[in-house]
Amino acid sequence: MPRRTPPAALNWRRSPKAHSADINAAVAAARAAQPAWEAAGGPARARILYAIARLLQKHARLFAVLETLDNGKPIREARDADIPLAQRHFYYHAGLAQLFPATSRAYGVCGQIIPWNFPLLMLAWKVAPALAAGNTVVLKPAEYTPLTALLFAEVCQQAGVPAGVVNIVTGDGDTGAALVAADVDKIAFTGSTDVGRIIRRATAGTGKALTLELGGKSPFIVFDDADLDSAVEGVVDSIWFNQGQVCCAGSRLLLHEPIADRFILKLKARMATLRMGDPLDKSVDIGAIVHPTQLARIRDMVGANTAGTTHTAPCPLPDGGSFFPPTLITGLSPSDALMQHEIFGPVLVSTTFRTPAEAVELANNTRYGLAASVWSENINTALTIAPQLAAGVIWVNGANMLDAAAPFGGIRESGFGREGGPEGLAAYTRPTEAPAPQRTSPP
Ligand code: TXE
Repeated sequence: MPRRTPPAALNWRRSPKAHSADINAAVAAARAAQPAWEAAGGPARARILYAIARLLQKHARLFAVLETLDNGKPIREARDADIPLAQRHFYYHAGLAQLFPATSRAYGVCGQIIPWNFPLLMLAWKVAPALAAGNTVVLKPAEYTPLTALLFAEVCQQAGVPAGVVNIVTGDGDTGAALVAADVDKIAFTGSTDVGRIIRRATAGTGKALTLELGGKSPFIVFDDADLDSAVEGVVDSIWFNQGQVCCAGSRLLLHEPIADRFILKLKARMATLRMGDPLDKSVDIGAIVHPTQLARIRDMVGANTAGTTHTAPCPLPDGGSFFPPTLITGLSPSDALMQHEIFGPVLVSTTFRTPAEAVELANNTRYGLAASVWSENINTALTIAPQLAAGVIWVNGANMLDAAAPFGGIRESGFGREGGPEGLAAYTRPTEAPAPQRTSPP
């Protein structure tokens, strides 16, 4: 039998590029639909959000396959993480819509720009809270991964979302820039710090609300009293999930000196068991990089590094497709480029620390502040270190744990604003003028 060439970024060339006129038509449709959508009230919106959630559940297999074809992620991850988490986001926000406070108002029309690493999940993070609060949306998926967003538009029709409430426009950065410039009330963006900076400049002084979820270089700190085997599994989940193309990936491993050598040995042994190959194969752990451009970016960054010692997982590279092997680079110093810059690929860099204070100093020594992970069996160590970390999301003895009810977002150059939880809903509302105080008779 001929060997199937693994897919990577299957369809990106074929999605149309929306121009300003298309964006303006979508924004006009969203503007026209918004008052009725908001006036319908929380319970009515909740009914529709529940319907969307149920349809995502019903079509879960189709969404998972489409996501894997488009993005190159292992089907196991699409099936077990991306699609269920997206469903859960709609269920959760359907619940919140019913509780929507009478003292809050929607912004109006929200422009939403999302990346390619979790296409449907990032859509859910943006669309569910916006709709729950009574906004209408114009969403642009990333140019590499438009497919599940387009299928989602069909799901919206089946769920009874009124025309104009959800609008999907495909295209690249030019389309995104046109959406930022359009007559929208809020922009929500997830993507690179560089583009976040451009969008912040473009919206400054316009009165448009803005939330930004940007890059990261998150520390994964292992103390000498940690359960090392669990921590090794944590590393696998943290940096090799989705080929490391995760904004909160634990991409910097900080090891307590007494256990550093032992931990690296265990990690290398685990790396030898990782399976890389056709993302549609259910036994595969490591799939394809989203696009040849991203692959070239990772290769260039790793290729330019001359410091430390590089260890590559021994799994054979599949023929064809955009693959990069799981990689560990040890012995780097804090100022090395690979310790500072987001690689956004399956590349883990590591260094050691001697004291808890040094661990904190190293952890906070980047311009980012998205996530952090602390590993220790001593609750005092964990609870002392966690609050000292400059990060929006902190996990203890865990990594990449995402939940619709838990607010997610960064500080410093990782952005601002939260997605998920009541804080995420609040980011899609503005307070109404306070009602006149009720006069009460003295008792
Ligand atoms: O991101 P871009 P790219 C980081 C990661 C990665 C790097 C580059 O380090 O290697 O960014 O990836 C739209 N106005 N992250 O180039 O360009 C674009 O069409 C408005 C981290 O793919 O930021 C897409 O929809 N929109 C990250 C979205 O922005 C613009 C996820 C993201 O693309 C635009 C992705 C413009 N001027 C990349 N230019 C994370 N935080 O998870 C582009 N876009």
